[in-house]
Amino acid sequence: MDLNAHPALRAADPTLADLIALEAQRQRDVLRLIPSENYASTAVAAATASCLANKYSEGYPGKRYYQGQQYIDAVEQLAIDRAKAVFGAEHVNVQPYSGSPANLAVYFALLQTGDRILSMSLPHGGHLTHGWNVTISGRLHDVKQYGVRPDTHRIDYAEVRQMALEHKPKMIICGASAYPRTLDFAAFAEIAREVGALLLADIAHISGLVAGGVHPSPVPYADVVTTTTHKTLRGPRGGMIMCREVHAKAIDRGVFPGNQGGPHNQTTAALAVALHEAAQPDFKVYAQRVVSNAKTLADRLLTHGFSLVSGGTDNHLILIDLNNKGVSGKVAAAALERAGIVCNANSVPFDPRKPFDPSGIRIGTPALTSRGMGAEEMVKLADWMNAVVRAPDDTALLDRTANEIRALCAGFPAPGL
Ligand code: DSN
Repeated sequence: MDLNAHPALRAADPTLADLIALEAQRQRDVLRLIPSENYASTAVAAATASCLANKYSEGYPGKRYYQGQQYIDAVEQLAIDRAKAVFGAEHVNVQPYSGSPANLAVYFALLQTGDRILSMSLPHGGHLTHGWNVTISGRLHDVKQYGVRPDTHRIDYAEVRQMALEHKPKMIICGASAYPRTLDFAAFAEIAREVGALLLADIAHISGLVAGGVHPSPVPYADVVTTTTHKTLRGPRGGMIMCREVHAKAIDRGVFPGNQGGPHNQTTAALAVALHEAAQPDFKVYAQRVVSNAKTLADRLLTHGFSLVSGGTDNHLILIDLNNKGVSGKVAAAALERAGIVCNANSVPFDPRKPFDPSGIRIGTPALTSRGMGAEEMVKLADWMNAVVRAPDDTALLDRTANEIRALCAGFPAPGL
């Protein structure tokens, strides 16, 4: 059944049903390159739409505040056990509503107001919730930030160590939203150990790659690991925290009652499904193809003279600096969208432009790979992107490209739609 075209929904609310149908069509007809997006399976979507949403379950399996938890407890325990098996974690909390509340719960659990954090800065690829000044973590904590080197666009671990020695943070955060290279969790752990800091690894973008064995895991190195569940992991919209047993109580209290009320049981169930899918051999193949597709796409973009931050990619994402193309990230993203290629404008390291109209665009391969696209499609995509970025005002070209892309997409059914 197409859950996006449910007859009961259409009968009850045709206006909303039309909007959902239009969004489903959009997701079918375009190349979705936003690296944090994906297509969850129909099984994941079905669990998300289940009656589990009707139940309140404050607490944890076996220790709830309301009656009627016999099946919910089993669902949550299944999700926990599967997460432990996939990631090898000692303790898992599957209740965070998403990545931002997961990070906030960790700070609430393990830090005091005013404690110092050392994290990657947002304009260099870090995440808002790692202490950027407009967020609650930026307001409550004393935040120092490292970035990437100007020559390599890679994290300079010697600089991170120097900053850690100088600032003596209580917590070091590694993990990023726009960093196309492998993270060296062992190096971060060594620095954290040297200065007596806790290490938090936020693997929201790469948790599917970690589960699939194509990116090193932080679990053996970090005190706490947070992730969203809907990016490369291909689950429902949600969050998860993994930690060493010694932090288990504090983390659980940090989530509930510290930061949230009742867990979204339908999301927990869908996460259990996604983790079951991630444990299958074909998920490893998926993760490998996400990375190989990104490399093929990057290589072809380089032949067209695109400037890639750090010169390429090791993971699922590519950050393009458009300064040498004479077009801003916003203009390029708008033209690409009209041509059926959906990405986001993004700051590049040391960006001379403002964040709302930055110099770059950020693209990634998780969603296209879920549709079964491979090297041939990546080459076509790079060629289309090149044509569009060279002539962003050529509306005839953009519309013709959108038609060609719609035809291509018809041959690659999107999971879950
Ligand atoms: N919004 C997500 C991303 O696009 O990377 C991170 O929170």
